[in-house]
Amino acid sequence: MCRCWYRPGLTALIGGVEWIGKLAWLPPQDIVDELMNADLARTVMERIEALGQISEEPDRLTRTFCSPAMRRANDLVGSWMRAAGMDVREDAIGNLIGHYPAANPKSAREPGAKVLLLGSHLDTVRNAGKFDGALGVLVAIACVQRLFQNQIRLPFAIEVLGFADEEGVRYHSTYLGSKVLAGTFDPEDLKITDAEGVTMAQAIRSFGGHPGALASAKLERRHLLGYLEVHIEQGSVLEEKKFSVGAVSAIAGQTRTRVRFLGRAGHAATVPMNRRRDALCAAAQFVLAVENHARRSAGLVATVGEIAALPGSSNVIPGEVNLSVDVRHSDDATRAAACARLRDHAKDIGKARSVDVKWHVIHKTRSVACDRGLSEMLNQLVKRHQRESIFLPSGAGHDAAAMAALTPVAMLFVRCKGGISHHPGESVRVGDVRVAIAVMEDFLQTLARCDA
Ligand code: HGY
Ligand code: MN
Ligand code: MN
Repeated sequence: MCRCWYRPGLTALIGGVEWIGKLAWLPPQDIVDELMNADLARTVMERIEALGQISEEPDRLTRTFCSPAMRRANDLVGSWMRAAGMDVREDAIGNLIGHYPAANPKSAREPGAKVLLLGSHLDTVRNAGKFDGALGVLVAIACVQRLFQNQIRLPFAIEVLGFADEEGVRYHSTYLGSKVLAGTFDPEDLKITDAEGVTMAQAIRSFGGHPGALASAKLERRHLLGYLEVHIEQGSVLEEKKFSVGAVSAIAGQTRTRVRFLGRAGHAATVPMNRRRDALCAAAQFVLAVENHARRSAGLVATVGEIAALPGSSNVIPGEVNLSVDVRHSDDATRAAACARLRDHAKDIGKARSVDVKWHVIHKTRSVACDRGLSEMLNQLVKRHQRESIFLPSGAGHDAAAMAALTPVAMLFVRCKGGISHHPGESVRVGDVRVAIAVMEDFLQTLARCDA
């Protein structure tokens, strides 16, 4: 296939002509809004680039819970929140929170005070893309920035949340930040140690947080109007439909498990093949069984993302293997049955190979439906900006899944190139960011009219 060198430029030019053509049909105020959105969208893209440089690894983007990189990220994003007229704080676990006051600012504890929550997460996976999480925080800040620039205050306050840990890279338990705000954080998790043996409590303390005050960081339900999260789709439905954005119907549940295969280490040269208890061969057979089971089960995805063989020398038979299993399905019962089946698989393989198997579920979240009212409203607003709209389910997890325990949630997906995510190839068009900003701004104004 010819690699037309001029294709990217041509695509941008066509996008620009389409946009100018659209402007021609808009009433004057909307033209101003479109031009302003274009400007805000460019600011968001510039900030994505700047934030994408903040990493704990020199040659790839990795930003994990309570790391020095997260400290630099919170400081940078906090400065953008302040420039958008927000008061900025960090809560006990290190969530970054920007507060934009209501028109008649009641004290946050007063019964009438209402708050709308926006945001997403600021941590990343290893070797991440720049948009996963960051886009949702920066689009929210851009919308507040516009209110601030126009000196507009709404009948409710807005809090933009930059969650401290959604991916669960450092401690394998995810949604740590949103669970604290939702009041569902399990204090037992504070004892989990990372690869260096640092407990979660120590990590929070060294970050400047307060592990003993997590329970009091929970938000008051009665004040909340809801939570809206903008996020890249991490799939390619919007791209196939040629849509910029789409409202999310539900978020699939997930189970994360750590499995330990315990055999016996030995000399690679002197232990006969029929006398081995090779932990890595048992694990390898299990990894293929996981893939096989998921391939044969509709709607199920299962992944072994991490594996470590010990002691890790080429002339030693591996005596121990630790690996992760990530299982997703939109139906909770199907996911639970799949996990039980895989556990039995692991035990059967271990028995046949005289390898002991330890199965430890680290994290489980149920499938969550987005709030119908908020999502329907979002869907109608999407139609204003792209004529057609679709609801789409999320296979990936999001902080909205944890926040749903606290308040009604809605999500807006943004098209991403090839559905690529959890990879440096993640990419989003500025035009789609412009649409996401316009939809979120309409959402704020519509809610303000309902709430006035
Ligand atoms: O794993 C997920 O689904 C999300 O990216 N944390
Ligand atoms: Mn992610
Ligand atoms: Mn994410």
